[in-house]
Amino acid sequence: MPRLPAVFIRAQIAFCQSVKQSRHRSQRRVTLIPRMQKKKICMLGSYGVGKTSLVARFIHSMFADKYQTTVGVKIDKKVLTVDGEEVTLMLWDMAGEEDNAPVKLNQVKDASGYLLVVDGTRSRTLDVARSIQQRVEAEVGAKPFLVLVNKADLRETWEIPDSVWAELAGAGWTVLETSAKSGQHVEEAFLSLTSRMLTARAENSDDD
Ligand SMILES: Nc1nc2c(ncn2[C@@H]2O[C@H](COP(=O)(O)OP(=O)(O)OP(=O)(O)O)[C@@H](O)[C@H]2O)c(=O)[nH]1
Ligand SMILES: [Mg+2]
Repeated sequence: MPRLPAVFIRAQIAFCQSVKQSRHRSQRRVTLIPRMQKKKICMLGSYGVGKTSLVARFIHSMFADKYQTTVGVKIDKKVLTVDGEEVTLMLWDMAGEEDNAPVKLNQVKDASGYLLVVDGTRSRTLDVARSIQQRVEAEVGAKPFLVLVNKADLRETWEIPDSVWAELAGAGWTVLETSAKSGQHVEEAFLSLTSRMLTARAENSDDD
């Protein structure tokens, strides 16, 4: 095989190094672009527990005493930064669940997580929440969720004793007391669920 002139070999080495460097630069550029993500959250729970009011408090910092039941689903959007990532939350405010009505599992399938809302003043709404959670887990699979015991501003009239929350926490549920009326823990609830959803996604992509 004919020997290549030294000058040609040097030119080849320089070319390879510049390709390597530009690859390295473009990889660095990709990791520096902030990722904008879209995540769907479903608001689930019995009727009248405060799903719509919690969304209105979170998005518009508003509260209305008047009760207007949700028909079907209402979708709202909010952009926020959680754990250094910009996330567009799509909030699916669903119609309330009657005691034994089938939860709209089709709409939960592609959600990244859900908020399970209970009305502290009506213990029956905790049974509905338990049943929804079981059906979601059985038919859609495990997803990050938080339990919000709403109407904390009416705490003195709550029907559910504190011991129940300790029992649920023992079973691995994260329970937060919220008030759409006063705003207590509302922002924290959405941020905490979003943070869990991002962690769950990161863990799932580690598994790939
Ligand atoms: N005191 C108090 N009232 C609340 C709170 N959250 C909601 N409410 C009231 O409870 C009623 C029902 O609230 P909604 O937000 O419409 O409840 P929902 O779960 O969306 O009801 P559906 O759409 O029928 O399933 C309304 O009269 C609200 O003003 C709260 O934190 N404190
Ligand atoms: Mg509603």
